[in-house]
Amino acid sequence: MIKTNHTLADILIIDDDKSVVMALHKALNKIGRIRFASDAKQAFVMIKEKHPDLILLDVELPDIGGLEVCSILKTVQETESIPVLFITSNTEVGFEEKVFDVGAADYIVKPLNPRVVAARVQTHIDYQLAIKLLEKLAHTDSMTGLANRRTFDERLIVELKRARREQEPLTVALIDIDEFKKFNDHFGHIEGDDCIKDIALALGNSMKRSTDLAARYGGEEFAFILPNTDVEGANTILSVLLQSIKQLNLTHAPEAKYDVVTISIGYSAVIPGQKYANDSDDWAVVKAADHALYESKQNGRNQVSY
Ligand code: GH3
Ligand code: MG
Ligand code: MG
Ligand code: MG
Ligand code: MG
Repeated sequence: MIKTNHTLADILIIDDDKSVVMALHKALNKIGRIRFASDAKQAFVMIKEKHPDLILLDVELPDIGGLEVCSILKTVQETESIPVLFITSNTEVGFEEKVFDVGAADYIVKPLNPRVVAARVQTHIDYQLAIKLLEKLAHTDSMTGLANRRTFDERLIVELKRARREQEPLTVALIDIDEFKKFNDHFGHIEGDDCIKDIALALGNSMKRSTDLAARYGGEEFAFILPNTDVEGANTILSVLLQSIKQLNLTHAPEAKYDVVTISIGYSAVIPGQKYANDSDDWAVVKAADHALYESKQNGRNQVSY
């Protein structure tokens, strides 16, 4: 079994019946942190504030029905994976199917048996937390904690689409540590790994917007996606970054050109109405950034090229 961390799960109970809410709270307060909503409107606000790990949903609510609430949650990408467990006293034939048709994970029949409720909720929470952990691991570079290549590839497609739709610029930058082979040869691979980690940390910290992405592209190479960032904006950010890596003062191998470890950067941008704005090749902007990186290397390293 996958070991998930032991922070309590966040459970949202949506029910207008106070006695049901009290019973559920009693059954579940050891399993998770519990929030309540007494109607759908309030529930949607609370879900938006923070996505719960699991939702317990009453079939009959004062505003809109529970089945409709579930359908809505399942059609929105951000909430579709939250397991929804119905609470119902409806035992009529065909109702069970209706519940699963709208995407419910399970349903619990009233009167509530606290131990059965707790066991069912625990099972779904275990699945949910394991899936979340796997997703995180699948998208993270384990050595540096940055996004990995898979995340970069996925995000690039999404952000390119968005940039073209919203007519916004988008910058892609590739970053490569200078003469890193010499570093490894002189200090050894363990020190090399530490150097990559130090640089990765600085690169991650240089991201200013929540939509910016810093990824480990492979080996000692990194890649940025900077949405809504044009050529001039990118040049400012990347020039500052170049200096800040130098100022980490990581001693380089004596054979290297500079005393301290430096990076080379190449970048390119999608420009509305111009460059790559209608390009069917999503990798064109990456290829151009790679070409610019090659220029930085050719022209002496420790520089930014466009
Ligand atoms: P330049 O990029 O300036 O042209 O020179 P370089 O020496 O950095 O050239 P290159 O990109 O060809 O070599 C990269 C080296 O980085 C080779 C490889 O051994 C080392 N490297 C790649 N990944 C890792 C890693 O995870 N850990 C360590 N320690 N070294 C790595
Ligand atoms: Mg009700
Ligand atoms: Mg390289
Ligand atoms: Mg190289
Ligand atoms: Mg290199």
